[in-house]
Amino acid sequence: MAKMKKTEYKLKKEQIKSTISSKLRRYYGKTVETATPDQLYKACAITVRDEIMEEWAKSRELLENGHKKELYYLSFEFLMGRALGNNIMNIMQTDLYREALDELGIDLSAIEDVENDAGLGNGGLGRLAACFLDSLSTLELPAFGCGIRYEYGLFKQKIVDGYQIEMPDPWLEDGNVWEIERPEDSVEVHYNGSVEEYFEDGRMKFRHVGYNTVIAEPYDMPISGYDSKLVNTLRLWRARSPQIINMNEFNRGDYAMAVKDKELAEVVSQILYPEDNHYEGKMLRLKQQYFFVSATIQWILSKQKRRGHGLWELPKYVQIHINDTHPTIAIPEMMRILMDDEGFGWDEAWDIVQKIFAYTNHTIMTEALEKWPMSMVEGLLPRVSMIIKEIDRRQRENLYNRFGNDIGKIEYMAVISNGNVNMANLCLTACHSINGVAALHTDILKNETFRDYHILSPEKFKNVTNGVTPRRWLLKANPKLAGIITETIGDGWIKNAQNLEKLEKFAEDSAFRDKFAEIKQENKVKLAEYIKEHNGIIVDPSSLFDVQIKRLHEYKRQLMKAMHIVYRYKMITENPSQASMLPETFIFGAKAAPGYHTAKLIIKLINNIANVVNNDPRTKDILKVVFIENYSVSIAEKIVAAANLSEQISTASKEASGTGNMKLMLNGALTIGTLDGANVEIAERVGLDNIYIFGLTSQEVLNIYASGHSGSAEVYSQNMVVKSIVDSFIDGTFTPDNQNLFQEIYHSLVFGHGFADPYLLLRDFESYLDAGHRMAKDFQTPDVWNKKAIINVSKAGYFSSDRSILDYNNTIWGLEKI
Ligand code: 26Q
Repeated sequence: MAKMKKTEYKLKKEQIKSTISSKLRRYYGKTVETATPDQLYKACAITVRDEIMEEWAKSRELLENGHKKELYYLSFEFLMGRALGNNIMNIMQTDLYREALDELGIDLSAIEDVENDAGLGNGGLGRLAACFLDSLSTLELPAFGCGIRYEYGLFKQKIVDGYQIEMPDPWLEDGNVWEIERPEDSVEVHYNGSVEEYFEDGRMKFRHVGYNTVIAEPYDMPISGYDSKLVNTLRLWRARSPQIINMNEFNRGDYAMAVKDKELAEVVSQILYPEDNHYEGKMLRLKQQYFFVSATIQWILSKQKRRGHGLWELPKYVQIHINDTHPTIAIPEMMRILMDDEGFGWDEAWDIVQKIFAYTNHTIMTEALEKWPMSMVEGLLPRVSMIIKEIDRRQRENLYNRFGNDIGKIEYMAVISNGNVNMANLCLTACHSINGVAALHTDILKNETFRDYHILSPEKFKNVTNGVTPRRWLLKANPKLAGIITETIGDGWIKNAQNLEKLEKFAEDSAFRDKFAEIKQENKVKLAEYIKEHNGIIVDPSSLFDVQIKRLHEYKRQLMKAMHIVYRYKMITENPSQASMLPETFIFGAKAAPGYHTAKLIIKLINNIANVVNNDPRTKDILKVVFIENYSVSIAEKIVAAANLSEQISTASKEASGTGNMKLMLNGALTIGTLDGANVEIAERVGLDNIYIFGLTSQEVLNIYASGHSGSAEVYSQNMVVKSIVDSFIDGTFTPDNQNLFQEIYHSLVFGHGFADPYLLLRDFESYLDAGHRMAKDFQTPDVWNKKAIINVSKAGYFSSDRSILDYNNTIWGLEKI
């Protein structure tokens, strides 16, 4: 039965073919036969883009005249990945394009691979923003993503001699067909200088003078939704120098100086900071924050004025969401413009601000909480810093009235304390909503991190559990699995993922199980080919594909996975009669922040272990360790479809949510994990029989930290298995030339800096092994395993970003569908 589509994307196959051919001719003077892959990609992408542009223009008109509330999602990161295949899928023409291209002798997936990833993010937070944009468009909710058009995305990772090497990611070098430059919407952003007071209309006013200017120029990208009428916009700002070059210096012959000023202004949008879950008070980062935030607020206000809305009505038309504290400076910036440029008094402006801003926290790691030195803010943003001081003064007054003279508490909750601006406290003061990203995380925010603020305003606290888009992460990443799901339960799941529940009963259907298993196998063969091509390692596609893909961080405990591999290696080589001989392929994908020494050393350790295990004749046909280079969105799409086992093994209480756990579950991987982040909710939904849970609970972990003693040294000295594994890091087993290489990993586990093994690997290891044994037993009985895998897919619907977005909308934003 052909379904009626909502949209008017209507190019038929012959038209697609002729359009692509004519674009090749017009833009490149080429034919299908003579064009390069890049030209083929572009001709195809422009064809798709032109179709989407029509709907985009209609969407813009609709919003311009519709007078509906709009969401502005402010984020430092949008980890979009590739657009071509995603857009073709969203206009529901994947088969049509594939056939058209086939007839031209072009392989669609090969030209998809030409596109550079838009890697404008570090990890979870950035990818979440991208999934949310997809859901907003699919649900037809009007929204703008607002961020920075980084000239260079997250670094590209090369592995050389087992070490991570970072290379720049000049993703725009070959042009970007998906963006439209909008110079007409450029605005000025002002830094430094000073503030003058003056009197006007009997009132004291302030004026920012002697400032430096950077021009913010927007580039818009269309955000299509699946079978949706609404094409939303991702607006990314680029920094430009106000003058092309300094002609005085140029004419004096000082060419270097003449271009230097220009470069200094333009560095603001040059690079994405590669630190994930880690704050460092860098001036350029603060400049970046103010840059895109100020430009966005100016744009929002001018748009409202253009539409004839009074700014006092702002809360009726605008919601601004702050993705972690990174865009917090939007709050005082909004106050500044409302007061200094638009003539509002403090109380009126504050009332508006409190109604439009909402904040999501993404981390409990204290080292990630932003605290900007006041001296830095004062120098860079003199007027904004005055406003922050006034917010702090008023909040201290409130706190005094509420808590009395409890100085410790007031300092802890204040916006400015110890000479730093506490960005989270600024958000907690100004926003009408604050949420965590998984139930456990929100509980920890309420009871620990923001305990006093929760007592002050409990009504502001909400939980919105994260989600991932089932379009990119199942329909696109795993078309074969998506195909049998649609065959079995219809295609309703694509836009309403809760429908996946209907699959549950097919876990009992052996014919369905066989098809399911066959597809997983095919996907594994494909990944094995990728690994052969990129790593030169031959892996057995029928082995268990055990996958840990995420940023490299000590709290995520890739090192504990490495310990498990060493355990298996030692068992097989030292105690073969007792050892499990289950063939297993351990797949890692992870980037470490360039300055994170320990994380980089763990990458080297994994690669050294791989070298030994993959080449030892006693293990090489049983165990394979693969570290996949340059983990990214498009590589993740290839891995998730092929995974059997999903490693989600963070120290309980540390991972706010995790979203890789959801992507892997959606593709029929079983999870081995701790009761951390969203794993807790995954376990609740699939039931403890269908997940391998182990380890300390978050409460137990918090108690251990409070006790000041990890107990890991005792585990090391009493548990001979653990001891031999940890010792293997320094006894030369994995260090052919430098026995001291991993000394500090050893030291941290056994002694630490006053607290041994801060992430409690040794405390959890036995329980991890035990879960691994339960898992391995199940895997060896395919019927049992496949049933569990299918149940996981059937319960993944809750973890759709559509559900997350509906939760946000119902409890926080209140947007109307267009
Ligand atoms: C802050 C200041 C200066 C420089 C960098 C940063 C910075 C950059 C990125 C701080 C944090 C991040 C990224 C955090 C992040 O990705 N958090 C993850 O968010 C996911 C989506 O909610 C969760 O699923 C993960 O659990 C959480 O770790």
